[in-house]
Amino acid sequence: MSDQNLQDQNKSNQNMNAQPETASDQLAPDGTTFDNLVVTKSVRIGVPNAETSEPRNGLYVVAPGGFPNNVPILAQSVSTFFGARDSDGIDRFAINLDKDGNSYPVNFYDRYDGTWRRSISLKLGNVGIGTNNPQSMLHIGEGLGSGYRSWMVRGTQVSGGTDNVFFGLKREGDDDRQDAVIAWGDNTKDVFRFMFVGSGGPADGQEIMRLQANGNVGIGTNNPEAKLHLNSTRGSIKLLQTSGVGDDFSYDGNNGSLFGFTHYGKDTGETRFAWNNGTSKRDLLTIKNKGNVGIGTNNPQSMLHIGNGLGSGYRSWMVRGTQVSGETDNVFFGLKREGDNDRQDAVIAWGDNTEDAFRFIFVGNGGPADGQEIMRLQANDNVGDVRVTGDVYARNQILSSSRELKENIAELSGSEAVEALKNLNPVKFNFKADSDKNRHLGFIAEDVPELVATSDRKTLSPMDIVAVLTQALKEQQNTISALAEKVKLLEAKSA
Ligand SMILES: [Ca+2]
Ligand SMILES: [Ca+2]
Repeated sequence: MSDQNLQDQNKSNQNMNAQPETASDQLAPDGTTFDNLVVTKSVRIGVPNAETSEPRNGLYVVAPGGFPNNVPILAQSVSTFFGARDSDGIDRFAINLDKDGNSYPVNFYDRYDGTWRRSISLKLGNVGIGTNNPQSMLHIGEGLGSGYRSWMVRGTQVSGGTDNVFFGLKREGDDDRQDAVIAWGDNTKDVFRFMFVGSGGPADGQEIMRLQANGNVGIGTNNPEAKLHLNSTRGSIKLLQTSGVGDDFSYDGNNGSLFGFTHYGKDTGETRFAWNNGTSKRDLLTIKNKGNVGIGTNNPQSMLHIGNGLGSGYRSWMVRGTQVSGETDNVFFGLKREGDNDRQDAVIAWGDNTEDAFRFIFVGNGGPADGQEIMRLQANDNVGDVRVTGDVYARNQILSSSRELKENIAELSGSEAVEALKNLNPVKFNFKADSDKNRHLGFIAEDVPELVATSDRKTLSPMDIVAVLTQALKEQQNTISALAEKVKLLEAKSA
């Protein structure tokens, strides 16, 4: 509707406020026509019902209602068909049928400041505000970019220029599948933003979140570089599990398995990191809320505990350190508290039975030394053995020799010693493993006499040889002394 149309329409209605030109209170006879009819009293048209027998308003129209002939008031127009003025006689409100191409939407106008403005339009069951061509049930604003789709009917749409945003239902096949959607944008620079508009202060106008056309979501950033990009000084994500046990957070590597973590309870609880392929689940790392960390075990007993199982070699003091366990065996490296804070000994502890050895193995990059055992500590029923495959360097060598450690003590006879000495055959040799082929002197364990041999016939005790030499030397000294005595007697006789 043009403003001119409204002016013309209003001119034809000026007589509403004009002085009467003909007799008032005169009821026109049937068939009488008037150029102007002015009535100063209320007029009743139609047949009132009993309750409304007297007209209370200037024009009181009673009819059953309904097209074509029973509509109480019927207007036919291609422009304003209803108007209203204020008490000063100024045009303020109009309802129009404005031809819009091939159709006539119903348009509501106001003229608050002297300019007619269209506000509400009704067309095809849709309501338009700021548009006389509403495409959704509620459509606000002019313009409609290429982001508009024909399914954007059942909902609210706001458009401006080439852009629009729609909130409503999207029908997907049948009445029972109408998805709730928010849709926006006609090109990739259009962003969907959530903004806080407070009453002043730094948060006023602050953007909380944005969704971008590339699928990225940003919180605290206006340039999200990932599907979810959080930018915060602290506390970006908080997960709250109100009840039950499940994967609190999981990561799908798109290869048939998930990595995730689960957090349990309070002081005695734990956090587990696990791998899960849908049929089996494997705990990778467990962090107890009290502080212990487990790898390959979800029940870590030390500050760092690696592996499942824990044999009877475990002791309750094995807390402050690292422990590796497998089935019934374990090894611990850490501190053993001995009474007070200033006496916590560094210890290595292992084994639940005497066949468990502590071994030092060299793992080189190939060659004969690769995998070579250097030393082992081995438990036996009493103390323990140390076996070294190489040389032992020490400032001094002191051997345990106390009577307290010995039994079946008997004197080594001179004849035993001499007999053994007779069968001790010193040799020169070098060790096969010695690439420098350094020459040594010694004996062959397999060849020594029974008296000094060890049970495995692979080793010798130097002290055994020393004892044989000592006793044989004493025997020899006795012989020399006896001979010297004889020589002395013979010299006396011959003198
Ligand atoms: Ca756009
Ligand atoms: Ca064992």
